[in-house]
Amino acid sequence: MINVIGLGYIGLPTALMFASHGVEVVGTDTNAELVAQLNAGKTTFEEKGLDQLFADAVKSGIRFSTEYVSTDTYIVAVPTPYDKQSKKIDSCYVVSAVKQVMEVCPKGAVVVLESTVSPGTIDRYVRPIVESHGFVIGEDLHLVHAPERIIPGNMVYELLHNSRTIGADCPKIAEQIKELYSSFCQGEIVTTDIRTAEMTKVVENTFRDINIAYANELAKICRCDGMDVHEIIRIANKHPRVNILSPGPGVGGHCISVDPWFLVGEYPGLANIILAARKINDSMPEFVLERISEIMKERGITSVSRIGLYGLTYKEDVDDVRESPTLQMLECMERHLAGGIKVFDPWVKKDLVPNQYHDLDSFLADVDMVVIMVGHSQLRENMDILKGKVVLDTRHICKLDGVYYL
Ligand code: SAJ
Repeated sequence: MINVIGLGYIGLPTALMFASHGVEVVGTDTNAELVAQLNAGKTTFEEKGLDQLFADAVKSGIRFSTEYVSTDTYIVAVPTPYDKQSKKIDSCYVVSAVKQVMEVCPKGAVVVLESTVSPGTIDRYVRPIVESHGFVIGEDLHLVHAPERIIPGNMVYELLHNSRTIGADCPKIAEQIKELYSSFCQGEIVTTDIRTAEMTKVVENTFRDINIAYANELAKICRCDGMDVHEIIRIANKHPRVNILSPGPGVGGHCISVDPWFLVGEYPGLANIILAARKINDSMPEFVLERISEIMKERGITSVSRIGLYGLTYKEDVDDVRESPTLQMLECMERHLAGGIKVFDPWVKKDLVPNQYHDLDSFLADVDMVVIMVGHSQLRENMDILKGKVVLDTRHICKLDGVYYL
């Protein structure tokens, strides 16, 4: 039996996937409301294929609880934020989860950490906890790092098909956990040591952050010299070894906008491109604000309250708003005491920000200018609804006449 600790964006689909492939699973989360919702038969966020997976897992007997259970295998998938001052990982959730596992686990148990952590976290924070509970690592308790790699929006498919990394102290345990993940994972499963697994995961997300930063920097360069960045990228990408990503309003989510900071925090003075990329991506919401202000002047729009931001989530067709560029932009406006801008997102049902609409028609009726912050399918499939509006499209998805881009 496995006990999956943390039933958020990663833990829940992972627990469901194991259960629906015949593994006995108890999912544990300290959030009683979340556990109650799962026990009532409802998933806690929207994701393609998740409801079906949930139904399959329930049929296979998955259980949800606020209690940790005594078993031989734990999978920990709790958040790993970073401290905004020091830029270092805030390992409080990992530490707390491991401590609670230590209270209930028997000798011989394997604790697998799926959460993304900065290199050295397991040595620095996890091993001492295990040892302080009287376990000898490698003899009566085993640690594994198996970082998740799935992309929100396509999680179920990627859980099944992505390659995985299993980092362990000894090959025997690595093989044992590899076999466990093979119950559902059809991708290649690579085994290595724990530090390499930690570093690899952070390096992957940092690679993407740097590449997005390059596209964003090009957008700024092209804007200042009157060139069309999208056309330039389109043509450059015809080169067999060039694949420039898309500029946008910034980088959000709990992964790519966070993990590179782990390297900056761990290796100050060495992580230079990484730091520059972070700064470029973090500057994009402000760049969008500058574009809005230029366009307002050009089009004679005098009040911010006639502007509408389409999209609050960090990217298209997900309901996750963590670190979203729209939220970053609203924060920046607040610092400059400019309120009144209107916001709509079909994926966000709760009231999160001032002047948020839940009905697209009323939102459109109340604004003269729409800023496309997120390219949800709802809009991609109905671009004509923006006819007659001034449009700033930060995602380059709208082909209507007269649209402004970054
Ligand atoms: N973005 C751009 N331009 C692009 C691509 C993305 O501006 O060309 C923006 C998105 O709009 C979003 C942000 O970057 O705001 C990140 O989105 P994403 O789709 O690139 O990635 P995430 O954060 O949803 O998921 C990433 C993935 N990592 C990599 O692709 C290397 C995923 O595989 C990881 O599992 C996930 O982080 C994670 O949990 O670590």
